[in-house]
Amino acid sequence: MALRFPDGFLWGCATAAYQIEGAPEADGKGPSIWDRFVHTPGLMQDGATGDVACDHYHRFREDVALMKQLGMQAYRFSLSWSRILPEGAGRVNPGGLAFYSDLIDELLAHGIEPIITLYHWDLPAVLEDQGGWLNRASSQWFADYARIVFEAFDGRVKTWATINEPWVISHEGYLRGTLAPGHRNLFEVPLVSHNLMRAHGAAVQAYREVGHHAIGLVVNIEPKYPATPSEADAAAAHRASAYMNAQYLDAALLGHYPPELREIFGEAWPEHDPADFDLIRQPLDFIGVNYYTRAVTRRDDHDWLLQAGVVRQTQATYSETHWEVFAQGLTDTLEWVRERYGDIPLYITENGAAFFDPPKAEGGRIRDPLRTDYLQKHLLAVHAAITQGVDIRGYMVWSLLDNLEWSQGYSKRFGIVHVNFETLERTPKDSARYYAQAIARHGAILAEPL
Ligand code: GBH
Repeated sequence: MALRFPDGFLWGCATAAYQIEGAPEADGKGPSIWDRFVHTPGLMQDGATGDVACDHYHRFREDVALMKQLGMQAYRFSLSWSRILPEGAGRVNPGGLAFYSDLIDELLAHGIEPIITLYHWDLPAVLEDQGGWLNRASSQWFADYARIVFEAFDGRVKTWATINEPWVISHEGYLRGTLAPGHRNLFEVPLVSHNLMRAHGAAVQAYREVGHHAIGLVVNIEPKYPATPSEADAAAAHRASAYMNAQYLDAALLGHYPPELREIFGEAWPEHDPADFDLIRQPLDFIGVNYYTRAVTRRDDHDWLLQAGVVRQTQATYSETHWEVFAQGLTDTLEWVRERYGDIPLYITENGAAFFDPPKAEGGRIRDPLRTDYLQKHLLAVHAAITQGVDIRGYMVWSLLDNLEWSQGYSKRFGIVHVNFETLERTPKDSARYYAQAIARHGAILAEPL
């Protein structure tokens, strides 16, 4: 089998600021909602915090060297808003800008393309005190912040994403309460979603005024398959997909929410000002797709919003986060996006899995065959979608490093590079070596058995 990935296909890796940086007070940084969340007793597994995390803030040169060694062509990372604007708005902190400027220079000096996410969940705490994403002014706060970083970095950064996974922000942050700010209120969910999308639109507008390259939105997609051919199960899968998968892309690209949402939210569904969609619906240069797993869904008489209708697959492999390993779902996802939204360039902005890693063996090897297998299967699934004609520009593995898996702390390791959280030593796992070979051979190794 001849495996061809398109010329210029970008092979890279991804991280997010709060999950790796540490240094929460360095060089004038202000607090974010995550600094608060982790220091609220009872919210974090094992009392974990991101106070040190991977200490990437002080070790970024080592981490860039590691990326270079693995042959990475692109690195997707996020900016900490409260490093740059400690009060969320107004005064710019030169120390915060300097850190990211140095990181960008270091990447470029090593021939690695920076891809920046503006918001990966760490809202400045001061803005939360003003209502956070529930405040309609949040779109203006976000656009002002975005403009500052566009002006600072657009000369060196060619690919920008506004918001990472609006679904996760609203569902986990405002319905389940497992992520900051930890609210549990159905009525807040659609309001937050809407303001996130208004903020996304406002940032894209700002980009068209000051930026010269590409900007897009990053969403998590999890295809929903009915458990049986029954009409009830098909309807359940359909509703679940409208809620998780179509909600944000429909708003951003089609200018309205899926009609199913009104029924899903019932009396919690707000009236939206139609003019808002002129702001939300901005031409985008690409969509970033984060894919981890699928869901098999059955009829859901109650609590389906909280995933009550998901059926466990007894024959399947599950990762440490209890997500089914299902590579075909990535092909299906990429084809679904093209079918529903037309031909728009796509990146896989995250894909990966947490598995338990054995201790370091003789010679410093860390054998993680399940992660390697996951990578191979999912890269082949990307290739299959490319063969079907989907315009896919790159793939970013989640994640470069083991890191703070949000409220699950350091208990779930997604890295292709192992991090010893006592010594902070980095050790590439076998999966990193495999990925490095995949990059070096532009995918050809994927056709060979592991
Ligand atoms: C991403 O979100 C984040 O962007 C990243 O920061 C994080 O570290 C990484 O994934 C790993 O978690 O059937 O209820 O278990 C993940 C988005 C949404 C993917 C929920 C898995 C499973 C839902 N996730 N989904 S459930």
